[in-house]
Amino acid sequence: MFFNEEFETLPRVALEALQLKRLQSVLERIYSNVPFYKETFDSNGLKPSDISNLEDLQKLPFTTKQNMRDSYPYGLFAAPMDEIIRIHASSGTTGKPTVVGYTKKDISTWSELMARSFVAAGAHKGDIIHNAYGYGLFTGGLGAHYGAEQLGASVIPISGGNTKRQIMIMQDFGSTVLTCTPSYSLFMAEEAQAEGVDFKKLKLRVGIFGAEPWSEAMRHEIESKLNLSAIDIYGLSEIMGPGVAIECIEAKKGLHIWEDHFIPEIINPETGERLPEGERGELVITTITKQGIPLIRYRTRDITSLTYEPCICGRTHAIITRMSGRSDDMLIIRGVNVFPSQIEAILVGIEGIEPHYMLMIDRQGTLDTLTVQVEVSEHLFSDEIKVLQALARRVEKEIKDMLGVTCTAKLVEPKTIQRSEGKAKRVTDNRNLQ
Ligand code: DLL
Repeated sequence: MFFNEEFETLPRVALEALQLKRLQSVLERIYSNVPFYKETFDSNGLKPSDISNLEDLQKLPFTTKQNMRDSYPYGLFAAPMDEIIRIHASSGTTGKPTVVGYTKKDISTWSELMARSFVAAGAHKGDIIHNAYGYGLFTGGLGAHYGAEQLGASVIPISGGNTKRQIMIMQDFGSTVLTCTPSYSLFMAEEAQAEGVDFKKLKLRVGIFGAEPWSEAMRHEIESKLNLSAIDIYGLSEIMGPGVAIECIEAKKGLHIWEDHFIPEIINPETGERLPEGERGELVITTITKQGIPLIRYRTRDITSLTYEPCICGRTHAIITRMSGRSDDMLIIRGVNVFPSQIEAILVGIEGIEPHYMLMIDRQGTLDTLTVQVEVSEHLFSDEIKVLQALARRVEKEIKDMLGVTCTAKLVEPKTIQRSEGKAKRVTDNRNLQ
C-alpha cells in the first residue's frame, strides 16, 4: 500500500533526474535569498550553475548546527517572514534553541510525507491514531497530527504525559495506532499492567516510534508487551521533523528516506569524505523542496549506513539502517535533546557550586533517569545540611526550567570528581541502547 504510489515507486533514473532538477532550483533560491549561502558559495568560488549533476553536490560545504546557531533565530530562512506560517525549535548546544520555519507549502509537504510514512507503517484511513508525541515547539506532535489528518485517519491529539488517562482513552476510544517515543510506550505498558489493563485486549495494531535511539531488543520487548507491530520512524527538526524516513511494515529492515525531497549522503565524521554504499558513518541530508529553511548538506550527527538495494515493499527510495549513535555528545533523555554544555552553562551560573560535574544516565524500568553530580564550593561544604539541600533543589529546578529535563542533583565534596588530562569524560550512560 502506498500513499503516493507514483512518487514512492519512481524508477531510480527518474528519481535522480527529479532530485537534480529540484537541487538546482533550491540552490538558485538560497543563493539569492540567504546571505549565509551566498557568502559560502562565493568564498568557495562556486555558483549554483556549477552543480550540473548529483555528484557535484560534494563540491558544496556542509551546513552545521553551529551555522544555525550563528544565524539565530531567522538568519537562514529563505522565505520572507510573511510567508512563514509555522515555527518549531529544538535544543541547540547552548541555551538557545535551533529555530526552523515552514511556509504553507512546507507544511503541506511535511503532511504528505508523514501520511506516506503512516501508510508505509501499515496505517490507513479509518485508523484511530493515538498521538502521544508532545505538541509544542517539538515537531513530533504536530508533525504526526497533520500527517494523520492528511491520511484521513482519526487523530487523538493526546500529547505526552498523564499516562493513566492515556490508557483509559486508548481503551475507550479504540485506538488502533500508537505514536510516541519507544521508551514512553514501555512506560505505558508498565502503567497498564499496574492498572490491570491487558494490552492484548486493546485494539492497537501498529506503533510508530522514534525521536530517540532504540534497539532491536527493545522492539521485541515493545511488540510483546503492547501486542502490536513496532515501526521505527526518523526525523529531525532542522530537516523537517518526523517522517524524514520510516520503516515499511513489509520488510521492517531499515528506513526508507523520502528521496524526492531529501538527498542523503554518508560521510566519515572525522574527514568529511563521502563513504560508499553500506558503510557506516554520519548521515548528511540536503533538502531539495523546502522553502522556509532549505539546508544544504546538513550534518545530522546521526550514525547510520545507506543502501539502494530494492525492497520487497516496492518503494524505490534508499534505505538507512537503524541509527546507532551520534558523532557528537548530544544526549536524548526521555525524548528531550540535551547537550552536556547546556547543563554546564546552568551549573556555572549557580553560586556555591563548582563547574566540575558528571552526568549519569540510567534506565530504571523503562524510564531514563539523569543524575547530575556536582562539586560544592569549599566555603559551602561545611555548611548545614539544609543549605546544601536547598542548593541541590535549585540545581534540579534550574535544569528542569531551562531544559525541560527532570534530574536528581547530588552534591559531592570539593575535588572529588575525577579531573581529566585530556578530553573530559562528563557522561556515564548506562542505558545500553545498542
Ligand atoms: O525527534 C523528530 C521526531 C519526532 C522524529 C517524532 C521521530 C518521531 P528533534 O527533536 O530535532 O526531532 O531530534 C532529532 O533525534 O537527530 C536523532 O539523533 C534523534 N532521533 C530521531 N528519530 C530517531 C530514531 C525529532 N528513530 C534527533 N532513532 C535526531 C534514533 C532518532 N534517533
